[in-house]
Amino acid sequence: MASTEGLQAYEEENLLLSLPKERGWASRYLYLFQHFWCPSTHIQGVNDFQKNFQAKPSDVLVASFPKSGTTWLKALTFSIINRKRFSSSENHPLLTSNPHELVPFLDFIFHADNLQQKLSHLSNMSEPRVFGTHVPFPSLSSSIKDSNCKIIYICRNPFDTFVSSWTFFNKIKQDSLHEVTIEEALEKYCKGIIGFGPTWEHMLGYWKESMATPNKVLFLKYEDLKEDINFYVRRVAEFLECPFTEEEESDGVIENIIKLCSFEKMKDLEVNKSGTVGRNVEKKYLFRKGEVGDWVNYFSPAMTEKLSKTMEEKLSGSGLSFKTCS
Ligand code: PAP
Repeated sequence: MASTEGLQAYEEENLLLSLPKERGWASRYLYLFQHFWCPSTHIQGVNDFQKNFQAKPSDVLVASFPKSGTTWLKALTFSIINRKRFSSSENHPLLTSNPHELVPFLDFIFHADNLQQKLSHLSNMSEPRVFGTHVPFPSLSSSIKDSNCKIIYICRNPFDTFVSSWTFFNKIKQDSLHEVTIEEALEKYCKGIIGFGPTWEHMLGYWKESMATPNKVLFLKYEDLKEDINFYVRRVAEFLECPFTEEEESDGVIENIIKLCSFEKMKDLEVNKSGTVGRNVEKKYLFRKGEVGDWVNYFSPAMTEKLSKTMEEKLSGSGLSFKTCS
């Protein structure tokens, strides 16, 4: 009889053989799986997450398209939820752990090996549990969609998301792959070929859900948080049904959270300057510039026209739009 791991490898190989594929940005291939482009390195984890994850009503999910502000939103959400447990800024877990370690990605923690051990670890985690995901809304496990758990989604203007992705993927790409030029990358991006893309469909999936069920899905934009973080920290706390009290406000709890999670503070922490998270990603690569509008330093007029046209085409009529410069 085949071992469980052998069987899973066989099933994975058969699944991959049946899917359309394209050359990836940082991994060898992207596979078109359930209508989104899934990196070859994540497909098994995503599949196992869908099949096995059991949501609890108190769970909180930080969902995002990659390079849209996930690290920031994970830090903010963790701090807002745990503000009574870690009230002193000296012993806060964010000073010694990266946000991705405190708020694990459901898409990556399920692997073929030790599945039972992982499931039991997840069910024993203290509540409320906070997780991250890059998986599009339609592909989330049904227990997330059917339970009362909450989802906070962050997206970012596609110009900056694209530049952030292009610079990031060229840093973390497998050695055997050649660097993708910015023109080549934009070509793929506009066709939707990027991990967890097409970007528009990812955003619109959560956008529509946030309109239909505003108590379940909170839809945020990176640019809005940059403009008025104080307002959005309150908004997230209200959405999670743990609003700040007047006493907390006057004690400066909101300001402390904002400072702790700021780009400058996080980038400067020893814990974020060296070492890796997740699938061997250097933590320092998660903190580049953290600005709105940096894309103008990379785009030619022709590239600007191409992406503007694509966005217009894909987002028209949806009510979703972006500020692209600060
Ligand atoms: P991920 O998908 O790999 O988790 P994610 O955190 O979503 O990446 O996005 C990374 C972007 O957020 C980077 O943007 P940049 O390339 O344009 O600079 C990163 O610098 C930015 N970022 C990381 N932490 C923060 C923060 N605390 N505040 C604001 N922006 C941040």
